[in-house]
Amino acid sequence: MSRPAGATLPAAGPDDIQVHPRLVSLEGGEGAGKTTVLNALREALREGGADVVSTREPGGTPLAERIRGLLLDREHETPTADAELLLMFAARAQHVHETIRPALARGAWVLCDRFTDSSYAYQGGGRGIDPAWIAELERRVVGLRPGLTLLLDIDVARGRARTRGRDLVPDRIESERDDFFERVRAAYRARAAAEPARFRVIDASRPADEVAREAVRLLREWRDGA
Ligand code: Z5A
Repeated sequence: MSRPAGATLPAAGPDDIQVHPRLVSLEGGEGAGKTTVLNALREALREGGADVVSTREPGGTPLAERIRGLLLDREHETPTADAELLLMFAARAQHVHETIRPALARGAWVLCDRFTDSSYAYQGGGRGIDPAWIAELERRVVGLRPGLTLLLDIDVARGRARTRGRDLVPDRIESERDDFFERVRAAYRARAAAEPARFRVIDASRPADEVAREAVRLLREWRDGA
């Protein structure tokens, strides 16, 4: 679509991003144990009587789940890094509009297995896309950031060894080489260091029940202070 010469989109500043205390995201590399921890967090919140929506990215609505299929299936040609980023954000735009905002508006907690930090880590750190462009998409397309993000941090080889036993056929992103996942991990850690008020970093190399216990403790601490 062409735009008249000289026409620009209105500037979007950091103030356009709403930080929501009941939006909690789980982040981490492959095999970090996000899914396992998310189940423990959901149970802990429900025990306290809360309405909880647990969801994931890419995905969380019928259309976004279709986009997930396009992103992870190996049957299509390999998307360019830009196409991959834009598909992630297309899924996220739909997910925020259809699932996350309505749940927050009715007072529910939303637990999200991956959110925008995954795009900074995988497409920014992993693929080398300029984080300023990702930030622009975050402001224009998402406009929402979790109050709390739990980063499950684990050595790349150890995390990958966990999923190797489970996935008979790795998906397109899982098939990347170790150096890609090292850059992803470095990008996550840099984001956590830059935003200590939002991130809690959990050593995910420990046994699953220990990791889940620590995650539940951190969430309760957050809820009781929120
Ligand atoms: N992606 C992206 O590039 N950009 C974006 O913006 C977004 C996503 C949103 C799909 O995500 C891919 O999309 C992902 C990033 C990319 N690609 N990769 N790689 P996903 O979340 O569906 O994929 P995943 O991170 O690969 O999921 P995962 O491998 O299932 O990881 P997990 O959910 O963190 O782990 P889990 O399923 O809870 O556990 C994995 C296995 O380890 C399982 O067999 C468990 O029983 C075991 N496990 C879990 N915890 C432990 C402990 N503590 N000890 C021992 N074993 C454990």
